[in-house]
Formats: sequence, structure tokens, C-alpha cells
Amino acid sequence: MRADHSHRLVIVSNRLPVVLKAGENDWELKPGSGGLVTALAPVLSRNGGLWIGWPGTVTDEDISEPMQRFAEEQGYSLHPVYLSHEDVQGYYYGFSNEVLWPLLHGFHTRCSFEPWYWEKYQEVNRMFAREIMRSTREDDYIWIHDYHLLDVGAELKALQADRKCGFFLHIPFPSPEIFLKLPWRREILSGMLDFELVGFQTQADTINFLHCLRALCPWVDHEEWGNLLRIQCENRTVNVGCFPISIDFEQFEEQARSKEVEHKTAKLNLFHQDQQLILGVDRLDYTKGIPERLMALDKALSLYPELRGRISLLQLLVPSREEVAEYQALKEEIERMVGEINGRYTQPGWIPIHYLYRSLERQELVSFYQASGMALITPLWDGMNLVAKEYCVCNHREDGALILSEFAGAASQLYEDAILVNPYDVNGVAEAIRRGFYMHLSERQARMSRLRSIIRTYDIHFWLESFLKAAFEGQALEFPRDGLRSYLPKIG
Ligand code: GDG
Repeated sequence: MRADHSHRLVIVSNRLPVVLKAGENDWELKPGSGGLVTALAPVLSRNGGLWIGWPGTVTDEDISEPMQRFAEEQGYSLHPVYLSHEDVQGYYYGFSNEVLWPLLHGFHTRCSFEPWYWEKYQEVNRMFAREIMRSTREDDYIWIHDYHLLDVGAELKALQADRKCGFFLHIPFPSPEIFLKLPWRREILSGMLDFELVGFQTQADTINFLHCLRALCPWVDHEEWGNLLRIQCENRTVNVGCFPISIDFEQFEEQARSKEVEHKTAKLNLFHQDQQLILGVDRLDYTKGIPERLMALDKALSLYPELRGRISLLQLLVPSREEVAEYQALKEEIERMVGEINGRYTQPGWIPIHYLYRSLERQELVSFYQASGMALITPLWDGMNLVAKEYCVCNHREDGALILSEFAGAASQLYEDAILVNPYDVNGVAEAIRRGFYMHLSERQARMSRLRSIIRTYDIHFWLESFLKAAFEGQALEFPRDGLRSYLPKIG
């Protein structure tokens, strides 16, 4: 938080950073996983504060006592927003996940523009705004997160709230050709202008937002102000900027160097002495490009038979939105492909794909990062992708290679030393796997050392400082130039 620590930080997100499961006598609580929680939980644990969100379950039971226990362990407070079954259907599964998630990731043909989803979305955003007013004070800083809550600024304004309030979007923001398809495009865009500060992951997202504003609200003026854009609308100024999110470098590195992790890594290495493990870690989601990745592995094994027996993909798929038929179908497709590829190439003592469908303890995940000679991260579009950064940080021996999609926000920072790929180009990804496999140790070390140095400098605490400086002083800390502009012209 700011140097003078004079404002309490209030994080508002769809989900609280906790997963609740009904046990026999009591609720079982576990820390949540996912990018937003990985990034923000250490921030609140370090600075204290309050987190407002949905507990992720529909219940009539009073869960305040177990929540309180969890909150005390984490070092901050939790305030639940309770949602009904219908709220969850319309606001969460409906508008958030069938409209905004596909649209903002550029998959407009997957959208289901149901008018009642929009009604519910507004209603639930209003509930969040009311909870903010109930549980915060005038001198708190309210920081709203992600696409589920784009309308909270407008709802706070309707309540005549006197709170300082900023917003950060964790996923991409598309160009007008895509965004303008949204039937409620004006409402969403003008709602975003009801925050004092709007943060995006990359410059490309920021520029897309500006182009959408020009198309929909041409009367709005803007000027560059240091690293920020200042937008003048009516009698208000809205600052807009790019703040590439990151992770707690020290926390991940410390865990990677711990005896427990070293021990687990050594055990994994024993099983794969003559092979290089290639790691994939993703939530089950169509944006992550998993079938395309499997096709590329298949292609690599068929084009370069010398790789057979020498590389194995370790694919961790973390369950997500399992109740949705589309996600079930994706899971089945992935499992069918894994079965076919394994059936085609497996030999005694070697299997091309080790497939895990579950969530792991952080310690085990870190040992996977450490044991893998390559990470294969190929989303079709991703706000940032923290897995790419975690892989580099945990690779403290600096002998790994990162293969990264051009369409991950992380590429705008890591483009010089990752092996960049177009995830739709199956032959190109297959060739990148081969290149990574044969990359000389000295080149791997030089690249990984530079990657780690960027992530170390621009870690989650830098991100926080930068956002809060923009919120309180109207100036952001300088992130390194976003590679996108200088990098795009180089694409052949
Ligand atoms: C959204 C945006 C943006 C994964 N498996 C396990 C596990 N994880 C953790 C990873 C990582 C996180 O989940 C995934 O983060 P990503 O950034 O890769 O992706 P999203 O969840 O889609 O996050 C994304 C992010 O928000 C932050 O702004 O980067 O673009 O889509 O931290 O470590 N954690 C544990 N067990 C697992 O099995 N404990």
C-alpha cells in the first residue's frame, strides 16, 4: 500500500480467495487458486485490509465463523456477498461467462447475448455496490477487480458514494470490431468511465479500449499524461493505464529453494532421467489453447521421430466451470486426444503425455515447475498468464526454456527471451518444441537469467505500488516499455 499506509485497501472481486466445501460436521476451507488470487492474496496478507466477494457457494447457512477463522490465518478480513441460485445463473454463468469472458477474449461466436443475463448482471453489481457502502469507510481505497464487476462504478455513482475507487481488468480488452458486437456496449463502456482509474494488463488492451471509446463516445477528450491517459468526460477525469500484473517473486523462489520441493523435484527427475519434461499448466478453458497444443506435440513427434522417448508433456488441467456443458465437452475432447496420442506413440518405459486432471498443492506445483526442462504455454488469448512467470521464477538453476504464445499478455514483457509461438500454427509450435529441446545450456541460462531479472524487478509489489501511485498521485511507476509496439513489426 502507499508509503504512508493511511488508507485501508479494500479488494472487491467476484470470488473470495477461499474455496468452501461442506464437510461432515463443519465447512472445510482451502485457499482458492487462479491468477487473481495468486496475485492479490500476498498483497493483502502483507498489508492487511478487507476482501469483499462471493463465497462461491449458494447456502442458507451462516458461514461467518469458518470465514472468520480463515481470515485471521491470512491476516485480513473477509466480507461475503451472498448470491441466490438465480443470481449465479444470470450474473455469473450467464453474463460473466457466456458474454463477457468469450467476447473480451475475442470469441464472439461463443457468446449468448440473453437480455435477462444483463438484467441480473446489473442487479448483482448493485448488490456488490451496496455491500461496499455497508462495510467500508470514506477513507478506504476501493479496488474492484475483473470483468464480473464492470458496472460497480456506475452503481456506486447511483448510490452517490463518496469513495475513492479504481478498477483492474485481468483479461484482455478487444478491438472495436469485436467489442461493438455487444448489445450493451455503451452501458459497459460508460460504466467503466465511472471509476477514477482503470487499469489494463498491456498497452494493446489500453489502446483497444481507447479505440472503442472513440467509436462509441467520440465527444470524450483524452491526453497522454506521463504513463497514463487522462480522459475528460463531462466534469470528471478518468485515468487509464497499463499495469502488467505479476507474482510474489520472493515467495515463489523461497518455496522453489526449500528442502521439501528439492526433494520432490529430485524424485520426479529420477523417473525422467533421459527425458526432458515439457510442462503445461492450465485451468480447463477454451482460451488456453490445449487441443492446439496437443496437436502440436503430435506433430512434433511425427515430424521429428528422434524426439520420441526423449520428451514427455506433463499436462496439468485444473478443474474449472465443470457444470457448464461446453467445458465438459472440452474436457472430453482433451482426454480423447491424450488417449489417441499416447496410444500412437507409447513405448515400454516411455509415455508422451502424463495427464493430471485436478488441483495440486502449491508445493507440488512448484516441484513440477522445477523438474521441467521446458514450459509450453500456448493460450489463444490471455490477459497475462502467471504460469509463464511462475515457471521462470521457480527455475532458479536457470536451465529451462519458455515457449510462449504471442497472444499471452506476458509476451509483451518476456518476448525477447521466450521462444514465441503463434498457438494456431501447429507446425510452428512443433518446431519450437524441437528448438527448445536442442537449445544449448549456455543459451538457456542466458535467456532464463534475463527473464527472471525482468520478473524480479516488476513483481507483484511493484504492480501494487504502481497502481496505487496512479490512484493517489495521478502518475504510474514506469514499467519497462511494453514490447508489443516494437515487437509486432518484427513478425514475418
Ligand atoms: C486470470 C487471467 C491473468 C494453477 N494450477 C494450480 C494452481 N494454479 C495457479 C497458478 C497461477 C494461476 O493458478 C493461474 O493463473 P493464470 O494467470 O495463468 O490464469 P487465470 O486463472 O486464467 O487468471 C490471466 C490472471 O487472471 C491474473 O491477472 O494472468 O490472464 O485469465 O497462479 O499457479 N495453483 C495451485 N494448484 C494448482 O493445481 N495451488
